[in-house]
Amino acid sequence: MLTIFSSNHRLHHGSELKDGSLKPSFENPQRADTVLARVRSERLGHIIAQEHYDRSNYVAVHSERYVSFLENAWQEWAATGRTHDALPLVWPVRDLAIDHEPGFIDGKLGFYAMDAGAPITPGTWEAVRSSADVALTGAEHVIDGAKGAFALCRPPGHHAAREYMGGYCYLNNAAIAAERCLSRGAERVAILDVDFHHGNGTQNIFYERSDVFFTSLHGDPSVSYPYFAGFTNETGVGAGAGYNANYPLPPGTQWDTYSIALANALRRVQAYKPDFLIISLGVDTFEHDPISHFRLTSDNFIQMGEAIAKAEIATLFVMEGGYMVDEIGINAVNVLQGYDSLVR
Ligand code: OKP
Ligand code: ZN
Repeated sequence: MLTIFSSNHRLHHGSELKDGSLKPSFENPQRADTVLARVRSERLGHIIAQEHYDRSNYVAVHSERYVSFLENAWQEWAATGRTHDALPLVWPVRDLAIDHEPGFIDGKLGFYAMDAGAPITPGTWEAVRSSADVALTGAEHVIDGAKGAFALCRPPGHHAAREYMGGYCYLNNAAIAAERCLSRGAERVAILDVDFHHGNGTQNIFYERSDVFFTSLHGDPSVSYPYFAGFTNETGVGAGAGYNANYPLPPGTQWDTYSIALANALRRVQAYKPDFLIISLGVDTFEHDPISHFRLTSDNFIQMGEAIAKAEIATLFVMEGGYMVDEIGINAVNVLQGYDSLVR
């Protein structure tokens, strides 16, 4: 299958607070470059650069003021004389005021973030918009008839909601791609999120809508990030009631348990009869991932791709997480090869 890639991802390399000190983020440029190298060495298919898309595609799923914040955050931060990554340190939880945007960058950072895991650096915006453009380019290919395409996005997107960033995510690449499918004529799009972490941002964006069905398999939020979303009772509201399905799974989950939940999620996807399927493809479910606690093996990722192929829906794979850098390429490409082995 075709892979879409942007070298602009390298413009973003931030830090994160880990165990009480600031360290280079697990979400680093080596990740996407390792996946790209595997796509090449396995001859998965052609690799093309992203097309450039208009900002209107981003504000189709995010608020205007949030996108403006992302565009200007580094300049506003640097204007105060600071040179290190911009990170939030205060959040408007529970009864604090959420009815107006702060006027100063330090307030804005907290206002538009769910955590301190999405640093803003000088190159962040260019990398982030390029990542969304990679997903949009991939969407165009499946809309135009490809049975599969791989958007090798970085930074990832599934924690980014309509109006906040977090968990290494800024723009929600999968949601932006889904919205593009709809605007180009699709009636229904399904998003299946197989990243270890619940895709709270994607859930948030489509929670009140029936034209996108969102389903996610992930570490039980009682004990896993993002902690505050991903429970089974989150099934959608209003017009979206019944169009959201979460499958939280316990620590130590292996393929025997995982594959049953995957089959259930895929059954829901097929019953929905979507025109397109978007996979939020995180491979941090791997047994040796440094920040997650599932136990999938590299072979299981081939089986995952085969299971997805059996749904017989044109599928856009959008890269999300995966942090065991040595194997991230093998595991991501295994899913794609498993898919391709049954889709011709
Ligand atoms: C992004 B994606 C746990 C720290 C969690 C945020 C994780 C974001 C994951 N020790 N930090 O879904 O792969
Ligand atoms: Zn993840």
